[in-house]
Amino acid sequence: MGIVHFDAHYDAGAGGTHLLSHGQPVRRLFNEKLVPGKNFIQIGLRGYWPGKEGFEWMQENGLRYHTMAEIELKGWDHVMKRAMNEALDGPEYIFISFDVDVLDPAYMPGTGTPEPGGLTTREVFPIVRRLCAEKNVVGFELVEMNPLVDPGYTSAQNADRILRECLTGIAMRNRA
Ligand SMILES: [Mn+2]
Repeated sequence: MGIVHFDAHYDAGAGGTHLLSHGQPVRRLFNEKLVPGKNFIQIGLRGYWPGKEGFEWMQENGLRYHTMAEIELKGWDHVMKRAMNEALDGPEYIFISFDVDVLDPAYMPGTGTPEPGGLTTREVFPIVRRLCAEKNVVGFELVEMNPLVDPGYTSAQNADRILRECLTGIAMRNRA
């Protein structure tokens, strides 16, 4: 199984006070050898985390990642094509982990660790729909949404739409 991980952050922290936290799932996945690096694709990294040590860890483990800097330099269409090819390269199934903070805070204020300079909804919706249309998606998690800091319901509406885009993709696949 491959994993496509949308997130502003790499979530592979080495640890700290807590064994289980929202900053460590990716590190634990690799420590437990549950997915090969080439089948782990991260999209939307930016800001302060990962730092140097984090990028080195990702390179050592062969993760495939697409930073916002790459998206700014090469354009979203180019990066989306690369990410799609990587997602289709090998695994029969994929799991999508969607941290809502991959979106720009303009579209997703309702989250605990917002990072400026993220993706737009018009970039995210088509890639989620295509991934769900073109691969056997066996799971989809949408995480880090916090309704307590979502005064205008922007985040709730966009989170709901992301899940519906995936369901639309699955329906398109079933009709093909
Ligand atoms: Mn995050």
